Amino acid sequence: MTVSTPPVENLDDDLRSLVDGVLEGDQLSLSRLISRIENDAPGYRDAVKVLHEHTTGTRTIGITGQPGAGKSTLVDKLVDALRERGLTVGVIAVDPSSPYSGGSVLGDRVRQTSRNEDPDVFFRSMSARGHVGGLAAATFDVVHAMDAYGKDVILVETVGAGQNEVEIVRAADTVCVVALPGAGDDVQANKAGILEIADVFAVNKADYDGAKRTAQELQQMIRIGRDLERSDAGDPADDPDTWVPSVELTVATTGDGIADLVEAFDDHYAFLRESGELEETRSRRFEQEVRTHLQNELEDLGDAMVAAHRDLFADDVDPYTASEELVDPFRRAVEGHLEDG
Ligand SMILES: Nc1nc2c(ncn2[C@@H]2O[C@H](COP(=O)(O)OP(=O)(O)OP(=O)(O)O)[C@@H](O)[C@H]2O)c(=O)[nH]1
Ligand SMILES: [Mg+2]
Repeated sequence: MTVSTPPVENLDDDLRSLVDGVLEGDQLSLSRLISRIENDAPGYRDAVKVLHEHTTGTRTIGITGQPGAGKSTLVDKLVDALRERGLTVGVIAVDPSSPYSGGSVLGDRVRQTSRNEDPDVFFRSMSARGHVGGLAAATFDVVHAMDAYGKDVILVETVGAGQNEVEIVRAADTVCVVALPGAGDDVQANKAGILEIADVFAVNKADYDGAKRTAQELQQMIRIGRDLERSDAGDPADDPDTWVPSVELTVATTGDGIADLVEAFDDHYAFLRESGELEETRSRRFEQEVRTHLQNELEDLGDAMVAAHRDLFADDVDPYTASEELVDPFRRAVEGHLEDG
């Protein structure tokens, strides 16, 4: 595949100074550049391409779970714990609901302000934009911008609602699913494939009744899932290359259990590095990003093709035939490439 050189020449003066600012660790530049990303501002892609050269693959942790599970409160406590270790932290709170309905974004803006004291924490909340897939793409871009800026750890909080949100969070190195006491039935139904994506479960609001039982139920489900996998593989031996999700009890409001949760994240990260899974995780993330961008491109392309080929739709052509004819040259190119390769 031919890849053109990063188009630093394409950047206008404004974007170039923002990119330089980000690379020099200037917070205002980072903030402004993220706004360009969020607003689909002309040229932002070139800026992200240039930044890509300066990314190091910062450790990312995704936090997901149902609305009100305590994700933001938990993230705040995690930030404190990471800061105590001297790590710099970026936080991205993704709100997939409409920009106008989000009470949580409003709350998040307040958090952002209260955090302004500490220059080593950068907080950003992001809402859904107009076009499908846009939020996922923008979130990935912001992760890269924070990476190039030099953050040590990036936390991504998102409500575990639809497929797009799952895509965002599963791109993280470590995925933490925040569950609530008594949420066993929900988890059993495996909403949005939550069991599969969790590396660590936090049963939050453990000050309420039933937290221990929920943790036990989760552990049982993890065991069953594991036994099924093993019998599928026909290998009864314990496989050290398989991560067994851990389950931690937390009270985000008081900070109880946070130290154990951070330790569970560290264990998982150590597992990723030692098993070689980290590389796999990163290449999955890369592919996920390419897929997200492709989906966006193809949607635009599809609209343009329909507009350009209206004549195909005349008379008695059925919709399947029309779309197959349009997509046929692409299919053949892909198949040809697969055969050549
Ligand atoms: N009792 C108790 N309340 C908690 C705990 N954690 C969070 N809360 C409260 O639960 C409410 C929701 O917390 P958030 O942190 O905003 O939850 P969230 O998951 O970020 O919510 P969304 O972003 O809107 O999905 C707040 O009133 C918190 O104070 C906990 O461990 N125990
Ligand atoms: Mg929140």
